[in-house]
Amino acid sequence: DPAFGGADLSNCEREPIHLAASIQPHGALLALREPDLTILQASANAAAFLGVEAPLQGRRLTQVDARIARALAPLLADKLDEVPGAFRARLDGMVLDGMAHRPAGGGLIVELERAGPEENFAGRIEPAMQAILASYALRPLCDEVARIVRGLTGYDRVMVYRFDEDHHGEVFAEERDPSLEPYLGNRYPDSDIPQVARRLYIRNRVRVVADVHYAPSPLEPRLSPLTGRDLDMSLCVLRSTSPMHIQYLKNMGVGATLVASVMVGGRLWGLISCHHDSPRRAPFALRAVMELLAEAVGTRIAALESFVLAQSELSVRRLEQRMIEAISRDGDWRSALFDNPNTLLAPLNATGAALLFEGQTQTMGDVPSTAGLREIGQWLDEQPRRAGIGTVIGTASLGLEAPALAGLTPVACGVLAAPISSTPGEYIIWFRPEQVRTVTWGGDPTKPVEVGADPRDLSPRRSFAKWQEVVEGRAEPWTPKDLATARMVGDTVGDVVLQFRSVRMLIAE
Ligand code: BLA
Repeated sequence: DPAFGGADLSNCEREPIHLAASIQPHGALLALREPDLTILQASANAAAFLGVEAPLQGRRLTQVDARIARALAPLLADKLDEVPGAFRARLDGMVLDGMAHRPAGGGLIVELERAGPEENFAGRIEPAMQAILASYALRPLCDEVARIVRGLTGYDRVMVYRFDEDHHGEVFAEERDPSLEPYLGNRYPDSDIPQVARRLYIRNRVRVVADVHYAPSPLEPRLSPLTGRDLDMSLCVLRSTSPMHIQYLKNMGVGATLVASVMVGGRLWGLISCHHDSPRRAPFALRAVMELLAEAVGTRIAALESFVLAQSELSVRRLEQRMIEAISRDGDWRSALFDNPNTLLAPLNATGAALLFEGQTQTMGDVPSTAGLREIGQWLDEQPRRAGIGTVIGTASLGLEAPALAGLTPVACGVLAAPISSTPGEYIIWFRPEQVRTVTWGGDPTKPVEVGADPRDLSPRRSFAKWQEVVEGRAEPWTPKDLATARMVGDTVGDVVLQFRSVRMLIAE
């Protein structure tokens, strides 16, 4: 496996980014032994940063600076293993923000930064939280968040970056300086943010790159005397960022970043990503506000998701009612499904839908030909059904799963089907087109980009080309909520079909 900083495009998935062995030099790091707080490792810049005599290694923190040791002392009763503690120390002519935590492997890591200007965020947090918690849907929520965060942080671009089921990313909301090229709506492949980084971002919710042109300050000695290994810097705010990502940012013309994780139901839903064109620090108070806002956003998204599911449940109940009314009115339940596109298409974010029932087809939106629909029906019949009616069959890439049906993928690349009876060939089916056909790129789409292996070429334009490559033949993946909704519609229609058939039989007798 590559060492930190030694990864290339072929193996960056395995770069141990938490073993950076160096920091960004706008602060200083000390690794201490407890309980005597002897300094075991220090960043190369630490003595100069504190304005004290080098070397620091082997000395006790109290002897180096008693004020820092005193400010730190009250925290040491806490666990500090997953949540770092914060403190503030006033030295001569300098106020320091400190963070302390106990990394895996033992010892105590203390990070010191010059405190930011005395900013009082209190008056601005309240209305921001109100706005977040009052949003009634995902789109306005994310637009509002981008606005709020830009106003609060002053970074010149703020993006709400959202991951899909396949971990690919989309710039879902954006607020930017008007002079900047827009990224809103752009898509990027999962490989732009390796899994190791995503796992780290679940634990460490706010990251800062204060100046992409920084010269890393190495830890001295490099290996922890406690473990004989690299220090685990997972929770360090000063941790050096992977050179791969730094190259990406430089190529984008970005000078500094501040990024917060948005967690929904325990998974990394997305990021709030702030860019600035010149160096910019995000002091402790601002990072704390970002963490709080990101938490509120995640909580709100979780609530909106369950609200949306509840809404779907409600509209399916209403649909059942309307189908029953349609039977008594027209002697048929099908009209209730097709009288309004909001009934079938909107809840599943689908571009087409079809009903296959008693040898007939009825459709809405963009769908394959009747012959194509029959072929899909046959293919569905061949798919293993785990529990008969009540299970849905879904694919985001019909052409890859059923090469014989590849010709249908312009409109039916994503297929989600719910059986509506135990009779073969009877389904409600939803369709989505291939993603590359629906997403356009804000940059120059006529300029093709070769996706080569040279990290110096890393850029959003290249990433988009890579995304196009990896999602070729794939529709937007169906979400768990889509599957749940399809199942509900299938079950409900299935119930109505059963009733309809038994009533018809009674009448026929
Ligand atoms: C990290 N890459 C990231 C992060 C983002 C992106 C948002 C997280 C940074 C953070 O949380 O601080 C990607 N940033 C983007 C994209 C846009 C953006 C797509 O602004 C678009 C507007 N990166 C690559 C490739 C590799 C790679 C090909 O593009 C590897 C082969 C690596 N990206 C990489 C690594 C990290 C990263 C290693 C972790 C950086 C770290 O935390 O040290």
